[in-house]
Amino acid sequence: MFETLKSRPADSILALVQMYKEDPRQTKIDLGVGVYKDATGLTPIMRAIKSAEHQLWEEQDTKVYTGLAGDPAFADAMIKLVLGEAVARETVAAVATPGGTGAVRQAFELIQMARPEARVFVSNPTWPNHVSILNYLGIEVVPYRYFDNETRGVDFDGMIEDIGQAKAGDVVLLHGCCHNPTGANLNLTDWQSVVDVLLETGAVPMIDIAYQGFGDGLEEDARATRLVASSVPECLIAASCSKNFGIYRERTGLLMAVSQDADARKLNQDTLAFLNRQNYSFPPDHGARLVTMILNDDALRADWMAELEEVRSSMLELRSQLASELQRLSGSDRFGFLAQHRGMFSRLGATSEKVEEMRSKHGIYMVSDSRMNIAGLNAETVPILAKAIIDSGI
Ligand code: PLP
Ligand code: TYF
Repeated sequence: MFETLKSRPADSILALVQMYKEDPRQTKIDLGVGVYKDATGLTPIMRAIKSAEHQLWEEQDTKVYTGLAGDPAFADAMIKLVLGEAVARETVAAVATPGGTGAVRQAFELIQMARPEARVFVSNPTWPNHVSILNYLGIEVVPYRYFDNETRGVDFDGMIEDIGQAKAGDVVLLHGCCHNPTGANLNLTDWQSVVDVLLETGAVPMIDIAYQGFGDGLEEDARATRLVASSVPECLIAASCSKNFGIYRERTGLLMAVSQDADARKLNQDTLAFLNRQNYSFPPDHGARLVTMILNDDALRADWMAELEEVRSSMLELRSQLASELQRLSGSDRFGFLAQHRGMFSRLGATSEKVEEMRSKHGIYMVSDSRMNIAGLNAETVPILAKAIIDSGI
């Protein structure tokens, strides 16, 4: 039977990881896949995670199944982290999922079950897996303008016009903070305009928040999500713990469905548990338990927040170093956007030919759309990258 399968295009980001591995040059620089790396190129296990794991190893006395929605304490802790006091706890249905990707997938399936004809509006560009999963499920994708290739900021007027075409029952997918792949983000005033459009059209927002704490701070990065959740009758939120807890391979995420209607909420909770059961029964627990322990323990939480802040400020520092080195070399401010962008990524705005040239000539690996992982840099490689950018005529 398997001879009928067709081969699938590789994930371009993951393919780049392989290409980088196979490059023998000592001087190569990896700005590809979105994982945080310290100045030595290591993706460390965060201190609080190590402590929690140690404690868990000593204290955990069973590994019996949790529930279909995962441990309710994880949902409680994460809802607080993401939503703060924006909505009442009882308005939120939630299930633990395998990573943020699992949350995204379950959200799309929930949308399709609730409204098979729903279209999902996605930013152009967005994280490729959004489009890939939507296509796989047969959900219609409608791109909305987002990145302005001239300013390297958000094409806000274009975005508002395009999401204004959504109808009641459509879904508008938004990145809660630290837009992937561009690094360009809305400010809070812009977000209020987005909310106004959502209220006018009746479209349902879905927020993907995978980098809380990587942009302007833990609270600041959640503001947009909280604004949306507290302003609309219904919304979906897919949260990932991969980056801000550094537990990528543990596959830890939470899908939240907020509804002001009590009956809808009950249906949401039942349906999300049903979807978990159809796909994998119980969601992974190890990462979720560590996150819960950290968020509910004052000392662990303080240590985690301090380390997350170090991670965030190291990326900001690299951004400003790169922007000022490029200013020096180019004698212009045209790379100032790098210091304005937030999160791990910046889209340089170079053609795929230039990206390819950077790879072959200089051993600098960025995604073909010219997305760079800023955390792949360090004080030594910033000037090397800046020089290569200028030499390539970008
Ligand atoms: N959403 C966005 C925008 C992402 O960049 C990522 C990648 O990390 C995810 C979701 C999901 O990540 P994970 O499944 O590793 O938690
Ligand atoms: O965009 C990134 O690089 C991260 C990590 O299939 C990632 O979100 C990349 C590809 C993928 C899953 C996660």
